[in-house]
Amino acid sequence: MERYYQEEIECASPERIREIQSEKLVEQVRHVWENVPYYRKKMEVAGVTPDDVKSVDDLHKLPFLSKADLREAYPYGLVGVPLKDCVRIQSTSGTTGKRVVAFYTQGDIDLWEECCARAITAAGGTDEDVCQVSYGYGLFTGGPGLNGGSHKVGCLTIPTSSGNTDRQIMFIMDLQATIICCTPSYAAFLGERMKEMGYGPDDIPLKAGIFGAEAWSEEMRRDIEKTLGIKAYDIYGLTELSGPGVAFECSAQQGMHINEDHFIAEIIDPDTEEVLPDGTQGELVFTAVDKKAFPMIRYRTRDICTLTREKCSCGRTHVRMAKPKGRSDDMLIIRGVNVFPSQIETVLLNHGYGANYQILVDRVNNTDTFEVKVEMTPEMFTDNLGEVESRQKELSDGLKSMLGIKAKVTLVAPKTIARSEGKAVRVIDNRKI
Ligand code: DLL
Repeated sequence: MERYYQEEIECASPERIREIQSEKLVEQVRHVWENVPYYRKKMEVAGVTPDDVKSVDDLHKLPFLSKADLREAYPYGLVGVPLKDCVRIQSTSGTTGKRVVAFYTQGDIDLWEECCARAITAAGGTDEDVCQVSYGYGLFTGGPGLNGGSHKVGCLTIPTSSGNTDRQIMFIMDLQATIICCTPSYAAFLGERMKEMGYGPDDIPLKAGIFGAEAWSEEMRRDIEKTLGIKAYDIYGLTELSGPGVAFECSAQQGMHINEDHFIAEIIDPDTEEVLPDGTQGELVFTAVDKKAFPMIRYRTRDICTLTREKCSCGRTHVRMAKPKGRSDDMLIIRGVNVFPSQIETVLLNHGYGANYQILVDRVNNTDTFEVKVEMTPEMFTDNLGEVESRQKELSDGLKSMLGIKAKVTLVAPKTIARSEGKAVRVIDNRKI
């Protein structure tokens, strides 16, 4: 039986959801106009005032916010309430450019944790569950968000944070954890380590995993589900919009329901900024209609995906987003061809490899070089050079047919590519340096 955390809103009619969105949008636009001079200026430049926004149908009139705006307004320029009303910040890891620092009122945190509670409930979680949160705690939103959600559901929460894999496994086994929350790459690593320690899927007490913060393929999902003996649910979010829980998967595992009562989603053409119809691939844009401390309007996520409003078997009515293919800024252009790491991952897993790989791109004599380094599994590991070469060729052919360009494939021994406890770093693009 499908469980809901807030059934009334999660299963509300699309008309009712639109009504709620419209009401909140009108109020949010006024709040921003009055309290965020940075955005008000953008509205003035676009010739829009709060009076022009009467419902969701007017959303398109409002200007976009982008990462560049966040950088320009850093650190306090987009804060919508007096600092005395802010109770916390969270921040991104900031590997590219300046960190994003997001602000929260207590009300913002409550709504965020409710979104995470919806996700945990959709994964079957109840107050009978033992939920281990192995996302990083601290500035990263993963740990705090799911920790809060787990408390709201009433699970016994184990706040392990990330890292120290043997200790994670000890807690899973000793405390009989039934739900685990971490990045999919870390889940795969936990699975690998548990297998080595002799635990089969039937020995592991976990029943569900809530995995997100990075792109992962269906093949990787199947792999993790098999090794850990669980059902693996996707969860999406970003710091700018609070963190995990902007969207989450239900039992149908057919895309993630966006919490539409808090976040209005649009898909746009990233080049022309034109709004695209449902079902068309493009960049995801969100308007947060409830968040007061850091009220993002038409925030361009750079995540590429599609939306669908088709009825879902779980009973939820909120629009679903497909697994993001990756960020438009993660997309590699190699010899003119668009390449997403997730496409490479699909080929590797379909050929029986794990998700331990690295993509190395460089430019030599004005030509892009493209190499994929892949770990062999312990079962296929061999020092028979002929066999390794033929496997490399087979993979290279597989990649060629998926991507349309040739990659040099280098197979390496098991466990020689560094594991990640949080988001995996898979691309090394030396062309930028
Ligand atoms: O990654 C929030 C989060 C924590 C989500 C835990 C899910 C679980 P940021 O560090 O700000 O926030 O990174 C946000 O990560 O724009 C996407 O590109 C990517 N991302 C997040 N979830 C997914 C997902 C957190 N399920 C950026 N699939 C986003 C693919 C994801 N990409």
